[in-house]
Amino acid sequence: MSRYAISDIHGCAKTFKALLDKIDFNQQDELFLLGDYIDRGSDSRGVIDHIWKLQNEEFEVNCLRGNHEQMLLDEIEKPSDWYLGEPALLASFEVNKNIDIPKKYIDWMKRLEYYFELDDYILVHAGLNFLRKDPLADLKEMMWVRRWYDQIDRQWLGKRIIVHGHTPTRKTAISDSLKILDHLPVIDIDAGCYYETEGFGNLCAFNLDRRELIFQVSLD
Ligand SMILES: [Mn+2]
Repeated sequence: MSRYAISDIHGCAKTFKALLDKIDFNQQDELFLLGDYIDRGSDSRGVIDHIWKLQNEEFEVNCLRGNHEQMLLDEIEKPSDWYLGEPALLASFEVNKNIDIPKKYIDWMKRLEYYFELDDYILVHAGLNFLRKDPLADLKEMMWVRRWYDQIDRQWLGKRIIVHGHTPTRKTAISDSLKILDHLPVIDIDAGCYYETEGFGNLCAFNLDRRELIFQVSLD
């Protein structure tokens, strides 16, 4: 039995399935997804459908909200003429406007959590705002913050490690973070699945129990 975290699948459904095969994900394991299921890649709908399929088959899959889900929710709340949604996202749902995406997907996004607090980890899409007295109070920055490592309050964090995504990071840099977790207790596991630039183009699973990284080269 292992706990895993994966972030920023961004419509890369084939790669997501291949990574789950690679880690031999089974019903005794627990999976935490750190948001940004949609946009960029070609199969946003396929990613969400696969999450639902796993959950229906009694796999333990817990999902966080990313800024891309939040942006879609915000746009649907206040539709504008100039932004109809990302073409790849709309194509995966076979619609022309984001307001036509089936309600069950939107309702699911509305129910997504902002963070998970475990005994040994805090899981979040982008990071925490340590400029606030209570870093868990700033839900917006949890989805958007960048360059926040300097502000980490070690006393508040205790022995926990923060796992997040949001900022695409080279495979080598993610592996380097793993080596120094005892000194800098934070790791960005967004390996830039949809990025074609050298060093990116991977989806990463972090085994929270064994502190191991498993990479799957993008198939999307
Ligand atoms: Mn993001």
